[in-house]
Amino acid sequence: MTCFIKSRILKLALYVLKLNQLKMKFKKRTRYLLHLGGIKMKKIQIIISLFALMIFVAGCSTQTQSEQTNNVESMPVEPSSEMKTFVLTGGDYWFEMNGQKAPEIRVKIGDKIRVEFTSTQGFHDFVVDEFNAATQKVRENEGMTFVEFTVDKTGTFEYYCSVGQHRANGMVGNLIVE
Ligand SMILES: [Cu+2]
Repeated sequence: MTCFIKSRILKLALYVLKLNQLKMKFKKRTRYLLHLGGIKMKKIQIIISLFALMIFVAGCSTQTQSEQTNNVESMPVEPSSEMKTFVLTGGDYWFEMNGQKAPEIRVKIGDKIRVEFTSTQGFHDFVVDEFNAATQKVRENEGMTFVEFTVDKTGTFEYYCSVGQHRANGMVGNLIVE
């Protein structure tokens, strides 16, 4: 039974009780005295019924509360932001994204980032020290590797290739967190 129906029943019961009280008020005193015994019984019945109804509705509200608590607990944890994906390729000694060499990766603080990296020439990886982010080292034709991380501080951070002297040879770019 829904709580709506339960509350309707309680309202109806209270309404009937009020009508009874009004009736009693306007009854002639003599009739009242004659039926005193009966009225006393009626009063006891009404009190018992009300008590039962109160338990009935109290149970209802408790159930609703626990249902609400369950809803909160089972709600999926939403990520603070969507994953932002950047697709980079590497060669001797450069990074490229969308046809641009040494591309700037510009993101916002709190962003979840996914960098997909493929080598088209030589042995390379993608590393950002400040976020402990690093892909595997891959050769050309070894397919794509990736790294996912969250940027929790603002600034300009250098990403680079950690293979040999590639970083010194200019295989670098900037990750800018705003
Ligand atoms: Cu490299």
